Amino acid sequence: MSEVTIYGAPASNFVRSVRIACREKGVPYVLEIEGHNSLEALSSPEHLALHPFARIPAFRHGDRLIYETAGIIRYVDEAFDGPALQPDDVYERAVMTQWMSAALDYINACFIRGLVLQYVFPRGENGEPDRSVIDVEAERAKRYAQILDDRLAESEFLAGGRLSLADIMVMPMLINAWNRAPEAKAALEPHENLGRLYQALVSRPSFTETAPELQTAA
Ligand SMILES: N[C@@H](CCC(=O)N[C@@H](CS)C(=O)NCC(=O)O)C(=O)O
Repeated sequence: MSEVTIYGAPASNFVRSVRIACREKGVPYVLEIEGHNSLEALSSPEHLALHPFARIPAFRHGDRLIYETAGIIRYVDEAFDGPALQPDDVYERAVMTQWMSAALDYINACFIRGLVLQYVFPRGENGEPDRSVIDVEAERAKRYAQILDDRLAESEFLAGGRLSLADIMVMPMLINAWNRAPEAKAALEPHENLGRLYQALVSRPSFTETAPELQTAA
């Protein structure tokens, strides 16, 4: 039996990031969906025992429990053999952490919470998405897409010349938003450097095997 269990739903870009990190490292895992794939389930005592903040993903390696994607994928990189997913250079490592932090505080807030969730849980009149929120976030998304593209004009990956935890965190977020919010797609589509990184990643087995549309929800 595998020593590693990931708890969460395959549609979550955070869960996908953890699965991608495991696949890149060659770490086998079990994805446990049942009991961790709805808002009600996340408040159950069983789930709260894994993630007291009632989110996904949660992660178990033997008797070690971890929650929060950044902590999990860093653990996956450092606890297992396989290709390094963090730069050797101290400055590039700091830049990697910078992008992981920006992913959580700005990119997720805009592209996922500001745009995608407006469509998944519409809060406007008559159960429609709230256009006033979407319009503000759509403008922000254009600015953020430009910031990402400018970075990728000078660097092959977000934190230097090879794949790192930063790409593994940011790109599933952008792909999720692209697929589920037209304003995200419109913001991202014009950017050539982002498109180049996207093309480089989507052909990797770690990305193809974890594409949410290929997964059956439990
Ligand atoms: N800071 C968390 C964020 C995780 C997160 O927001 N996960 C979403 C699914 S993609 C979730 O659990 N949403 C449920 C909710 O917001 O109540 C991480 O990095 O792991």
